[in-house]
Amino acid sequence: MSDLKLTYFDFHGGRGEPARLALSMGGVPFVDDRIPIAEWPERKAGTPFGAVPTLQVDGKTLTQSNAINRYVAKLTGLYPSDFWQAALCDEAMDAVEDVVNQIGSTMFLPDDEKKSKREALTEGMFPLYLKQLSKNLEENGGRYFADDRLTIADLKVAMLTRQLTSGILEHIPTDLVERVAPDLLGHFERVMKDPSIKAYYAKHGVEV
Ligand SMILES: N[C@@H](CCC(=O)N[C@@H](CS)C(=O)NCC(=O)O)C(=O)O
Repeated sequence: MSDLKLTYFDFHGGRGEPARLALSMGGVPFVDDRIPIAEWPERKAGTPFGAVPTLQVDGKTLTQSNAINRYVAKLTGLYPSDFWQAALCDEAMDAVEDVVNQIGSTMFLPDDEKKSKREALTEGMFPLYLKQLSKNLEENGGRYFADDRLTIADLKVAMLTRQLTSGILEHIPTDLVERVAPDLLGHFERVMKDPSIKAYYAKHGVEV
């Protein structure tokens, strides 16, 4: 078994969380390197692209969240072996990445600009993506995004649903998902009810 170290910010969510969940669900030992936000300026230069997550595998560093997600999902049985199902899995993860990139681009804007950009996203891109993700879910059986079972794609979509509904993003209404893609809320509940996910958050003292 390779030595694994997953590095990401010290909070329960974001681009690093699906890989943390997948490794924990699969019982794969890894060093859970959580960077306190205050330490990021000094850690940033030590990462290949000035960003996290990163995954060290036997001392070699892998970057890009979805590459990391696929790698750990293959290790843990959370990635489909069928090529088409694998592509559906990738499609959902890349769609989430499109949304996350837009959210990221507003993070450090002055508040008036942040407000207008987030309002525009709430009227335009976000409903488009959420509705299409919901449609993909339905077309793939209504329960999971690929392979008719929980895969890494479900973990990534669930993290987005949680981010959008949690109220941590100012100027994005917490009822947006409910209004435009309510099936994603049912999907979120389904994912969070998975016993190994419940056990993971219980271990970390997080209510889900
Ligand atoms: N394309 C990269 C984006 C990575 C990224 O932007 N990560 C954010 C956290 S979610 C980050 O490191 N932000 C801090 C910074 O850019 O200084 C990926 O998918 O991993």
